[in-house]
Amino acid sequence: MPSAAPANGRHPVGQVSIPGQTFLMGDSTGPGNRGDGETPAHPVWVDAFRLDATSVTNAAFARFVAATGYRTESETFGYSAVFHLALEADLEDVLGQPPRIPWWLGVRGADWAHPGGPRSSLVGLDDHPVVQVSWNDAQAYCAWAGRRLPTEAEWECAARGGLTGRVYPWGDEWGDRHRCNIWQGVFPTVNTREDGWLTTSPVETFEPNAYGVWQSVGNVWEWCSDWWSEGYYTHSPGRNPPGPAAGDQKSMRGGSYLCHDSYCNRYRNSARASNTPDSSAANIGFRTVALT
Ligand SMILES: [Ca+2]
Ligand SMILES: [Ca+2]
Repeated sequence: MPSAAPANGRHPVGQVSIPGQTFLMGDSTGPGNRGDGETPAHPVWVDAFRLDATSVTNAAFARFVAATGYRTESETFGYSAVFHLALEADLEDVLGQPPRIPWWLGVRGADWAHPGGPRSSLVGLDDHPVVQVSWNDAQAYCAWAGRRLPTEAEWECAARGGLTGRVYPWGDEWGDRHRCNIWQGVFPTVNTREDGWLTTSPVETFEPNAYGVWQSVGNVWEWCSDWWSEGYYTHSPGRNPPGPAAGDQKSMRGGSYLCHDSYCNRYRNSARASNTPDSSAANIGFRTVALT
């Protein structure tokens, strides 16, 4: 596995080098979700870049907040989204449930330091990915740390680990073991935790891919720099595609600990999703790229 030395004093996250290359971006084998814009698969060149081997951890984000006094958007809004089985809050702090996705609760006092609600804490979670951070929060971290978010093309190139046309970072098969942090059981009520984790796992859990990238799929969604467009692949540039020039949602990649085939099979290299740049949730984090 490539060594993963910390980037700098402000950003204590291990780094991996992704070589410049042309890779096949998008879903070339069929499991893609209609409406997510995973097709057509198409060749894309990306310049070489240095990427976080893992998601940004709670410990790293805490250093940023301690140094700057930054207030995340969920702290400003006063609430964020918590998965119902991970709730650590008094019922009076549960503000509501979206009717179409009732397993998400709007919880007063849920924020990056209280990811399950005001009765939760980060004790024991230093090496877990920071969550409850919006795209704008991730941008603020990057500006302070001298980093940037990856483009979708960079993210997918890194996740593929040099393999062409594979579904997962390790290939197409699972073998006889768990390889990423998703859901086992009956979504959204029974999680048997066969992979060991109901919510987040430490950022270096399971095995990294051939580039040394840990948990691109599963664990937490990861913000990308691109504006979201379902139709982007039909006309995107062939070299270093930056995403559409404008939009109202930002792209996210990799799926999360809530993914399950019955509900969300987005724990795949080519899977795509989006959210508004001020949204936060208990299963969304980020990783960053070195400025060149
Ligand atoms: Ca799990
Ligand atoms: Ca991930």
